[in-house]
Amino acid sequence: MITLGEYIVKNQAEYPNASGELTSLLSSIRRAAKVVNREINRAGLVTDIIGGSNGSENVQGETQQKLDVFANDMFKAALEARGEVCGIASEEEDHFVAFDDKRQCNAKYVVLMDPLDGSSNIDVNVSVGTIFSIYRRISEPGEPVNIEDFLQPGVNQVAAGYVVYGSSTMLVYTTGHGVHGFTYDPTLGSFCLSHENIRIPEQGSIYSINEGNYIKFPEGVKKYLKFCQEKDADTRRPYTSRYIGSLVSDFHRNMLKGGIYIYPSGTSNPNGKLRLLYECNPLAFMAEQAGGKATDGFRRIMEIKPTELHQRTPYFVGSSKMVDKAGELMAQYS
Ligand code: AHM
Ligand code: MG
Repeated sequence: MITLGEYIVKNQAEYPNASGELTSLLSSIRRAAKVVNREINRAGLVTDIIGGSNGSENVQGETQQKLDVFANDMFKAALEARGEVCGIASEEEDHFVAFDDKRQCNAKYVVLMDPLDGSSNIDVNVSVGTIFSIYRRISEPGEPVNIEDFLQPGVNQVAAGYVVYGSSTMLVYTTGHGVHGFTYDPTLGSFCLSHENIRIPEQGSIYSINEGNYIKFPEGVKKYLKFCQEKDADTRRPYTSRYIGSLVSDFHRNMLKGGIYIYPSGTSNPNGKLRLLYECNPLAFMAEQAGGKATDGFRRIMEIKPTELHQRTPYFVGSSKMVDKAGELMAQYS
C-alpha cells in the first residue's frame, strides 16, 4: 500500500531539479481535504452548525452554504500556513487573495479553487467535491501577486486535481505526468493509491447534461443529444443518461467509465454556468492527461486566455471521440 504522501515524495525524487515546494503544497491540500471530509461526513448530524445555507451570497449571486464557507476557509488557511503559495483565487472570494508575509511573497505558486463544488447537494446527502488548479506565478518573486498571475490560460497549469467526497472519498490529481487517484482510508487517516494512471476510454456510452434546460440549448447540442439517443449497434447507441448535478462526481464517473459531460450555453446564461478558472481548466487538464478532451464546443478549453476571475464558459469534457462528435455537430449547427 502506498499513501499519497509517499507517492508524491517518491515521484519528486524522479525530478532532480524539483525543490519540494509543489510536494509541500500538495500536502497542504491533502490536509485540508481531510478536515473538510470530516465535516461533510457530519453534515447530516449537525445541520444547524455546518449544514444548510449561510444566508449570504457569493460574488456571482449564488447562495453560499455554510460548508462552502467552511471549506473555503480550511483550504485558504492550509495554503497560507506554509510558504509555497503567494496567493489564491476562489469561487467563494470576490477578489484574489494575496498572501503577503515575506516568505509567501517569495513563493512561486498561485492556487485557484472551487472549495466545495455542488454544495447544494449536501443537504440531500449527494456527493460533492473540491477542485484545485496550480500555476507558477508570472510576476517576480518578492513582489505582491497581481491579477495577471491568476488570468493564465489552462495550458500553463503545473498541477490540478479534485477531491470527491462520495461513498468513498478520493483525491485525484495530475502534475502533467498522468492522472492518479487515492482513496481515503478513514481508519488510517491516509489517502491510499487505488487508481494509478487513470485512462479515460476514448469512446464511452454515458452522456451527462441537465436536460431540463433543453429548450434553451444551442442547435448543435440538441442534435448531439438526438445522436446519443438514436439506436446504432456499431457505436453502442443509445447511450445512457447520467446526471448527478455535482460536477466532480459526474466527471469522476465519466473518467473511469467513459462518457461526456456537457454544460452548454443557454438563452439565460450565454456562457453556461461553469467557471473557466476554478472548474473547467483543472478538469480539462485532468481529462487531457487521461487521454480525453475538453472544449467550449469549438475551442480547446485550456487555450482560452481568461479576461476575468469568475469568467464562465460552455463546457464539453470527457471521452475524446464523444467530445469530437459533439464539436462536429456544434460546428455544423451552432
Ligand atoms: P456550484 O459551483 O455553485 O456548486 O455550481 C456548479 C454545479 C456543478 O457541480 C454541477 O454540475 C452544476 O452546477 C449543476 O448545475 P445545474 O443544476 O444547473 O444542472
Ligand atoms: Mg462549482
